[in-house]
Amino acid sequence: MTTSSLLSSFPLNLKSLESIQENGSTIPQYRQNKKCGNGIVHLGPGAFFRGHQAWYTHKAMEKCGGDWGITAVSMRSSKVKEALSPQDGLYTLVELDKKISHEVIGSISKVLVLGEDYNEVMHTLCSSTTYFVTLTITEKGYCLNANGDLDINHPDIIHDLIETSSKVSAIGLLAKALESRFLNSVAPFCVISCDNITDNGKRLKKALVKYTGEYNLALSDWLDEFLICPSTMVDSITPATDEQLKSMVSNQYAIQDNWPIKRESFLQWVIEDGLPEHRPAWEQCGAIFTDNVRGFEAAKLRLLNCPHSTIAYLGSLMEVETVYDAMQYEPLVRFVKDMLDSEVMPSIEPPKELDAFIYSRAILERFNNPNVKHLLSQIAWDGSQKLPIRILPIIEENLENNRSICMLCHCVAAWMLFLRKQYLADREIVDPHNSLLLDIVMQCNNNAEHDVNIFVSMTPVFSDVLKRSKKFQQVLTRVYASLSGVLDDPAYPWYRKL
Ligand code: CS2
Repeated sequence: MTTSSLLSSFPLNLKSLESIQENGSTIPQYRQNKKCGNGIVHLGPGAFFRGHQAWYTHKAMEKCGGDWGITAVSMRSSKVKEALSPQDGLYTLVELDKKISHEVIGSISKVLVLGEDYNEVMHTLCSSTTYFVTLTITEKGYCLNANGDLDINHPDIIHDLIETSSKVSAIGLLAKALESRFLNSVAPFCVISCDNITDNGKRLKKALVKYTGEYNLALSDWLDEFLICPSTMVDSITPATDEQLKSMVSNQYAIQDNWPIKRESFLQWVIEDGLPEHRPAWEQCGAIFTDNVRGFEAAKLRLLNCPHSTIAYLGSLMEVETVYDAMQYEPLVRFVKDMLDSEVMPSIEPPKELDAFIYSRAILERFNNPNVKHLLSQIAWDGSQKLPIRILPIIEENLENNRSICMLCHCVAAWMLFLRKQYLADREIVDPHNSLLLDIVMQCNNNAEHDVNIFVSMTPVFSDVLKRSKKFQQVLTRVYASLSGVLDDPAYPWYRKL
């Protein structure tokens, strides 16, 4: 570790890389003195992508070279471009473990914003030297309905189907670029979804086939036959960048970085077999190729993301700030362990290489990392998109198999009460369905049956099966009533009523 009191600090860019290395930081050698070409476009260059896939590609280029530089495209915000363009795409990645380490990542070599740089984005996507498009656009970016199919009535999809000169959705943008490749006899790029969605690759391909089927059947058939969209499981806890991280990078490593990234040292990328041969050497850097992504994906969504959301909503009601802080609260940890063991574990068929119990406990250990200050609010947002993927399918399966759902319903009820609490405290509800949710919470009157009924019948979150299930609504109502005291008193011991 370096200390800037002894070192002069440098603004991060290609010219200063050598000095930064002399100060003791690890730098991307492949960005020194030679230009590596770009072979990947990434949509949605948020913190997770920069901590995860950009790191794998960085390692792959360090190890085996290749023209695998990344053109990163923000779908809306210009913040990443403003931060990284003056730095030639470079940024510092800090790994938070017992030992804290850092390195400068170089795999992003250009940052664009869809609205501002539309023609350049399209040109890059259509280029025959773009072989991969990777995506971290979050659950809502796929414009899917509650059944996981493309929502043809989504405003962005309607816009993209009508408007020919600009696109706002990832689906519309990819379809337009693929159409141009089709017309010019250029093979389709391979599209890799890296979002926490069950069967992410399959759903993405289905969405693209359906979208193009609305106006060009030949293109839709071509995509159906030739487009490769592997499903993936991605994992690494990546809290948002805060001022503390920026000052650490500046004071301890003597790097002036507009937007450093932090994550835990654990990371995993499981990719479905069948990728084109010409690709970055991801597997030599730890990525796992398998024919059973689904097993890994379900285990991760159910054993990591499900307890994450449960902790986020229950913890927020108790006015706890981070996952680590919540993990210091024994009754909550005990509750989460019981929920995992009795209601989640029976729903999992893990791949043969995974012992679900050991995996689950290792995940809880990761939550207990004092260096990772992961805000519960970061996990709590966008609940309408997350619950139908990480919680509700388990409830449906448990109902079908006569298993208990009471503890899982705590997560759902806590989400509802969390939204009410946001409203009562005059705080923003961050969710793509915020106006609908606001409408719902305004109608709540603290009568459990009434409130649960409005939530379940009005939100697009709940499937028809759950809307029809009396047992689900009964259990949820009971749990909601037992939890609602938390609204008035964050120290209210809801768990005593279990
Ligand atoms: C979290 C995930 O924000 C959330 O909803 O559950 O981002 C989680 O940290 C990652 O999936 C971990 O891989």
